[in-house]
Amino acid sequence: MTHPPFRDIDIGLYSVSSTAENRAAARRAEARGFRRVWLAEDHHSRDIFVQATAVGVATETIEIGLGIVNPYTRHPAQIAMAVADLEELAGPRFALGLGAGWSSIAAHGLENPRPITALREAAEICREMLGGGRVAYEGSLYRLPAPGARLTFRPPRPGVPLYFGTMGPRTLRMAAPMADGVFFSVLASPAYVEHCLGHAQAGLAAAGRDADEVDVACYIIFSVDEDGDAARAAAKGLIAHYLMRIKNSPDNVMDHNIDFHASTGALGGGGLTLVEPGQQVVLRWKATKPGTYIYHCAPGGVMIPYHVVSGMSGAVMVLPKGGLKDRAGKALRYDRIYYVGEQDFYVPRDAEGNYRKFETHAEAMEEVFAVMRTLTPSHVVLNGKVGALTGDGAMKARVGETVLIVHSQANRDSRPHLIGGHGDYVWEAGSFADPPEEGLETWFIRGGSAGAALYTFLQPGVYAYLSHNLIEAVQLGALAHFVVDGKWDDDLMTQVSKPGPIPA
Ligand SMILES: [Cu+2]
Repeated sequence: MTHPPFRDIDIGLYSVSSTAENRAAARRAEARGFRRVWLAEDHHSRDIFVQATAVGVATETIEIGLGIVNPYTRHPAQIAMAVADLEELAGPRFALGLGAGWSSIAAHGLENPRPITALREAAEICREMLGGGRVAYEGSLYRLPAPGARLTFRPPRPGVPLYFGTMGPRTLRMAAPMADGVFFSVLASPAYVEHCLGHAQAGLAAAGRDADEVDVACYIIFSVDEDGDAARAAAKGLIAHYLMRIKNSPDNVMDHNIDFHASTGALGGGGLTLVEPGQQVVLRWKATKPGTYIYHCAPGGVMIPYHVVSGMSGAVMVLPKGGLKDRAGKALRYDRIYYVGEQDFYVPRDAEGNYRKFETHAEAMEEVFAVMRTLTPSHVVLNGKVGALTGDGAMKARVGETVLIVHSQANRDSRPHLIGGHGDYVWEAGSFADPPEEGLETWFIRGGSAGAALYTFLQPGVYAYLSHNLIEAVQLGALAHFVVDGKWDDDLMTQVSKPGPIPA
């Protein structure tokens, strides 16, 4: 893939700070020579256009990004008015970011949201109006009835840069061809950004546009202090705000929560995170134990196993401050990390032996409980479904690369094995405070834990990574593949003679 065109580092300011604080920060950013300052708006926090006005009149040259404005809570014509007004007041140095965030839509009680349509229609209306044109628009969400509307004053310039703040693949495919830039939400991982860029580039290619024409931006939390611990401490609140915001969609019917095995405190946070449909909660916990750990839903009683065997588990990795070490204290490094979440499912069958389908988890409960009580899963899968990590989903590596595999199982024991390779270093029970075992053929993941294994690939080929209960691997689905590129080493293995008839 081509390199994303990260051109500059801009400064992003949050509406958790007062408008006066953001104004002062923007002036400092201008004095230090930053290209652009981005302003944000969380619903029912500081207003983005008030912030932009304050920053606009307090600065002279720095560009000002509106990141983001939600067309669900402001009509696109109203947005165009405000942006043109800002440019008339403070100069042509604004960029308009549009995004239709779900939480803001929910907070305003807006039903049946259609964010993709909203973004497309809002972008079309804003573009036209900011270009000084008269817009008659018959969209499915917005209308500007004939003879249409135009701004009553002349916008200072056509072509205010238009950004889309979005995460969904379909939105990215739609938005990228219309965009000057796209930006991704805070705490987006490099792998996630790469995934999103693929969708954006597919949209651009379909529209005949070059990937380099679109600016790609991503919010990154940073914290500066001469004392590293102080810098980390200062960033914690904001990271927790995004990372540990646990939402239960209003469309759900059940309560959910999370028990973090890596945390310390009652129920691993399960009591403090219990949310009903339509609620959200923010939890902060201190990661004091380095290692790999399960987290899972645990709302109480029979709902605990039911939610866990419905897929509600994952893993947290807490790296030790000094990095991973072998028994002798030598640093261990890895080039790639892969997460393998193993999952047992208990799907009931009908009289003909076909798997039953249910509209909701509530409907399925009684029959699934009956299968659960047999303790015999119908499926044992890696990363959510049979085949998730084979074919197009296969894990990749090159000869010479070291891969860290984090394997979790919330409910049942498992015994990972890499056919044709080994566990060079294995933290079987997951604790990085313990020295790793070395050179294992198969290792053991206890139900309710996650473990980590480090392996350096020495030969190319397709490797099966599976649960070495081979019935579960081959017949129930617990199978993944590594596809490894590179040069074959005859010294390690060679076929001395080809298959042929047995001599008499
Ligand atoms: Cu749950």
